[in-house]
Amino acid sequence: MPLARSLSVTSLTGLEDWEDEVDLENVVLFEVAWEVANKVGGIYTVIQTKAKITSDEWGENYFLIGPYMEQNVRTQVELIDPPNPAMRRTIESMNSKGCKVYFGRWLIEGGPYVVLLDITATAWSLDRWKTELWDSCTIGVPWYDREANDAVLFGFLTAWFLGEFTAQCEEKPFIIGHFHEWLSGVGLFLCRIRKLPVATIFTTHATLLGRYLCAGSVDFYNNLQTFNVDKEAGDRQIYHRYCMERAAIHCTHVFTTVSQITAVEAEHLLKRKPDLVTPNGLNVKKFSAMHEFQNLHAQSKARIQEFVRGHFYGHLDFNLDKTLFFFIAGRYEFSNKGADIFLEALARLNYLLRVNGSESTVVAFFIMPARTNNFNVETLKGQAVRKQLWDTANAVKEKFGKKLYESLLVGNLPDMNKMLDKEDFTMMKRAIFATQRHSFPPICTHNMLDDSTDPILNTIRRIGLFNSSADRVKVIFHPEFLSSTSPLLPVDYEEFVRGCHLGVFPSYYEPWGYTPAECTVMGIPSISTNLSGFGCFMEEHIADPSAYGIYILDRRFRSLDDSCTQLTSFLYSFCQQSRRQRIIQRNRTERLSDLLDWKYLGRYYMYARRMALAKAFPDNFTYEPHEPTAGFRYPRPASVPPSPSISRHSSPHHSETEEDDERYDEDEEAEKDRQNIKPPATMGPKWVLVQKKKKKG
Ligand code: U2F
Ligand code: UDP
Ligand code: G6P
Repeated sequence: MPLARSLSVTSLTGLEDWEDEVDLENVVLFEVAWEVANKVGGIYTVIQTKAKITSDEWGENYFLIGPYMEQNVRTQVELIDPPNPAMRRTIESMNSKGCKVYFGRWLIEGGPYVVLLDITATAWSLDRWKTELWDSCTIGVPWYDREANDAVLFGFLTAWFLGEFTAQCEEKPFIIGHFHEWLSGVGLFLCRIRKLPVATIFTTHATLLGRYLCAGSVDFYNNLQTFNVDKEAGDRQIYHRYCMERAAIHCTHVFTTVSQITAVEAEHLLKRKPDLVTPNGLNVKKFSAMHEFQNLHAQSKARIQEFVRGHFYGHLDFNLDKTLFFFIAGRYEFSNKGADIFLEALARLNYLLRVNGSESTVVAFFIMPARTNNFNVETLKGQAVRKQLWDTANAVKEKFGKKLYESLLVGNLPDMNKMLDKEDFTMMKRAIFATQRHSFPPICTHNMLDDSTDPILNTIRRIGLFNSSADRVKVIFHPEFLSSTSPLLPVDYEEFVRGCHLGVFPSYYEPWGYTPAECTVMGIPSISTNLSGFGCFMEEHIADPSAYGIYILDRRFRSLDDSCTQLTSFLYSFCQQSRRQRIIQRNRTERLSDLLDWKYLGRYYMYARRMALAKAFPDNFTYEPHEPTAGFRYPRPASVPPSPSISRHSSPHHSETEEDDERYDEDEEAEKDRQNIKPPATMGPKWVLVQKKKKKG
């Protein structure tokens, strides 16, 4: 297929040891996922952020295959005619047989081509395809499982498309099909059953059974080897889904998972050891001014402070300048995401801050979507009261200013007793009266539909964190994802993260965990765990993660209570840092961004693709086995760790005000750090080679 040009990987990554003389001209890459241009979960983030580097590498030979959803297409995709004749013929052929296949450009960075399959248009084939599925691999899908039925339709359409495309190409290309998660798995094993010339890769982002088992109260990691997987899947009524997932994994040429911890899980629950771990990256954008992200922190923090002023009206007896914002965010899986242990640790932190007479206050946000019935009145009122105070202050200021001006014009100093009149005082008193309230500031910003059974609210009731004046830890539960159009807290998620001081993600089940990774690239410290893909990855690559603001909680080898104690001590020592230490730490955190950039992590995907080509087309490609390289590790920071007890800046005689707005970019220790930390040139699999031999015939 005369589409793309050959490409040397060196030009993409700037690495000497990636000289790869593969001619990609005749290789076409299809990446298949239910979340292509369709945001459901973290897989969307993977595909969307990776699109740029994959498009750079594959150019016109890269296509994403996903489901057609009208609303998504309207907002994210520009429908166009396929520029390539084989693609055009394929789509025409399928559409003439009753399918609805759309082609376009996904309007994201990299602008990749997308092929969107409308599964509703061919829903009439469902029974026939399910029969075929049963006849060919004895997987029976019950009628009531909508998601599984969608997976069947999507899978048959994908395999149909790939088969048709192969037939329509005059010069047969080498095709790579990279499938993500079980929902796309049917397409993969149909390709193998139909013996299509497709090199297949399957990436799992979480195993079905792992998610289900962890959500119940199971000691998951200590029993991984012993689960009776068929029975467990059957008990949870997901046996058919499990079969699809397992079939895809056993049929694929190359099997990958997003982290080492999920690799072990897959080995036991799905009975195949992954060939490779393909960690999740991000599209890291660097600001041209080095400290720009610090300014953004200050700006965003000011917006959160405004919200807090309103929320706590009448109870603003704490110093906002000494208030720290912590948050947890993500899908509402109470124990999988560690909201349980976070609450417990907050209760202990509250006690510690109180008994030690700390001046710091912590506001902990829980951003986890639950079923609600809109914002509650009390919360909206808080913002209205704040606005009213602001307006009152402005009105008085205006009048005051005018009188002052007039007095100066006639050459007199103003008589301060006459500057404010009775009317002004009445207006101000009225405004102050409006700030009286007879209840504590609310915990939850919305009316919850399941208020009495909600796990976060019930835990708060049990541990008694009610936002009282005596509490040094305040809690706000925002059971909806953030949006800049909210009347309550009008910031988007990124802005919110930037304005906070610490992200807390003490997950029990987390194959990767984008939330702490996103914090890192924005220069915000975070807590993750050694049961999350991200936490393990950082532990592996950084000599002293906590010095860089990456706190990794041990939830693997400790009891729940011990983990909670450790979490409390992380939180407490974070509260003891001075402003300067926090600024230093944010600078260090931000310096780790490179480690999470697709520019480097994308190499694992490249490696997987080359491995798949060599396995599927051994007559045409060969690769030299992966030489294990010494794992890359970031050294300890050159300067002392920003811990309150060790840092020279926190000596008892060091005053807070002196350090407050001092800038850090001149700091000589940080400069040393910067010299120590070079881009991780040795990261990723080394020497991935695909050597093209003479083609047959
Ligand atoms: C794994 O995550 P998943 O994609 O399997 O997680 P999901 O349950 O499918 O979805 C969570 C996402 O849903 C989004 C939110 C999350 O990215 O942004 N979302 C939303 O936008 N609006 C809503 O109202 C509710 C949810 C795995 F578990 C993670 O550890 C990995 O990081 C991820 C990627 O590999 O895959
Ligand atoms: N997120 C969001 N809006 C919010 C809170 C979270 O878009 O208000 C996103 C966040 O940016 C991250 C994702 O939710 O990309 C959570 O992904 P993660 O990998 O941590 O877990 P998952 O939910 O996929 O298991
Ligand atoms: C950024 C800003 C500083 C500000 C600081 C506050 O670094 O550039 O001007 O003083 O944030 O940090 P804090 O951790 O107290 O929010």
